[in-house]
Amino acid sequence: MQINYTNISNSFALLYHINFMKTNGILIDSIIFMKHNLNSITIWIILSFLSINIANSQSVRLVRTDVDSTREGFVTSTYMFGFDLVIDNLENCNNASFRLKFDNAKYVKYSGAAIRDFGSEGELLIYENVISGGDEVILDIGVFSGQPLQENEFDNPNLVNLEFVVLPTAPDNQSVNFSFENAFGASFVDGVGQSIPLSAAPVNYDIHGFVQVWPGDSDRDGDVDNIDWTVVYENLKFKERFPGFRSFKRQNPSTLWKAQRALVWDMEDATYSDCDGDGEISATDFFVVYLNLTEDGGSVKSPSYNSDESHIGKTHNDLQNQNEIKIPIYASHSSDYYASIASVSIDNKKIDNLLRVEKGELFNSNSNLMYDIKSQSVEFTIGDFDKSFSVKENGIIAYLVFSDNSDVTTSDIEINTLKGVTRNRKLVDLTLVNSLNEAKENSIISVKSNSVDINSEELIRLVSIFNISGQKLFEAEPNSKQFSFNKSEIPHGFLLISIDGQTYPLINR
Ligand SMILES: [Ca+2]
Ligand SMILES: [Ca+2]
Repeated sequence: MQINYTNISNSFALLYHINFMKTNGILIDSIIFMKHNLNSITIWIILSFLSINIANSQSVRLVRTDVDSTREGFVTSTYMFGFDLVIDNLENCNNASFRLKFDNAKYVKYSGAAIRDFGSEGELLIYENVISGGDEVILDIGVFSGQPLQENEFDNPNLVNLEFVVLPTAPDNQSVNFSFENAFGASFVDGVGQSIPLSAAPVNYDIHGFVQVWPGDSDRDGDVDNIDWTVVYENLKFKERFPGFRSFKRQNPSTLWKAQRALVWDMEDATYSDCDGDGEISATDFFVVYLNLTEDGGSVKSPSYNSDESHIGKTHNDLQNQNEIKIPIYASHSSDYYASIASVSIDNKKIDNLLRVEKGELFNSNSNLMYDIKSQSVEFTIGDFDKSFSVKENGIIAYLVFSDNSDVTTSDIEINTLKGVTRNRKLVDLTLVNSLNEAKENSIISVKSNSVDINSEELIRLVSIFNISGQKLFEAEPNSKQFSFNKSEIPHGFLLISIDGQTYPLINR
């Protein structure tokens, strides 16, 4: 081991106390006397001045550098974490030395260090000693300013930044503890160098590791029911509401009812509300609650809650206002279903006028609706926890309610996703018409200058026409393969025409 030393301007013989671990694993505890005015310094030994203590309030503390103070209590598997070691109440600090121990070393590894306030003139010495057979690591650390022991600018210096990594194998609910021994800081007080003991409280960090998420069981009680819906609601829009807090996508995420490996989020409870594993809490996660509803899912009282958050809501149809524009979302019926999810794109100039989503007549007053209005789309999930409930027909699944100053029309709206879940956990497509263009191509309806003609290969039994509020304007029972009616019988504008349960858009210009 090489010890170089210069520029110590005081004329004392110095006592150096070195605790370090050599690479051969032998702990050397040596005392070295040195004289001043040697040349070529690299001060990288731990100075321990024989002196009186000036006070006992000097201390060294850990300041996390990878996360803000709201998250300083834990570290996360697969991620690095770090902290600065900062001295308090010590002026003219010239150097400091201490032993830092940490446990759970099979999951937490020391990875590197950087000198802080002492900067390029300073020197940092660290010896890492992994206690063989144990689960503990000792870091013997010395930090030198590289300056003469006299008045200097280093009051309460930040000594060093240390970095660690938590291995992916770290289980959840473990912790890592950091503690100090033999911490001293050298200071220049009243014309004399002094070695001051530093107090340092041990610090404990919880380890966030991998846990098992059962998609839909947000409250982790083993069942999926309406309480889980409420818990998902509490964590809704996690990333938006808690910027800076980490959430993690699951690898190979699935909504199947089986345990899925997930890394615990910075806010642990939210981990379990991400039912589909995409790293955010959204309408889809509500739908997964319905998807994986357990048999007794309807046995618990319906949740009730209010939201003050704009753009997120659950409404009943008691907010109707005559001056609002209600655009129905029609759903087809191929199998009975009890919950549905939709994603609807809306022209970004019009979406500002979207006030809310309301349940359509296919659902009842106890059914749950959650909607989330985004910048260019709205997502919603509607379902019912009553196990006797199911939707058995075509009809209006929901209304998009716009303010009356909106000039929104159905052409501003496009349904991207509209699916339902059946009691045997099958996803069924409920989309009636994906877009107006597609509807035109597939349409069996032709709008002439004076009439609307319907030509079908099958017998047409019932034709109904609705306005966009779902109000029935016209009904006929042709009982033939062709049917025509005069356009004067229906109003101008965008309408919906239902032919034996299939609904199509109809524009009467
Ligand atoms: Ca549950
Ligand atoms: Ca999610």
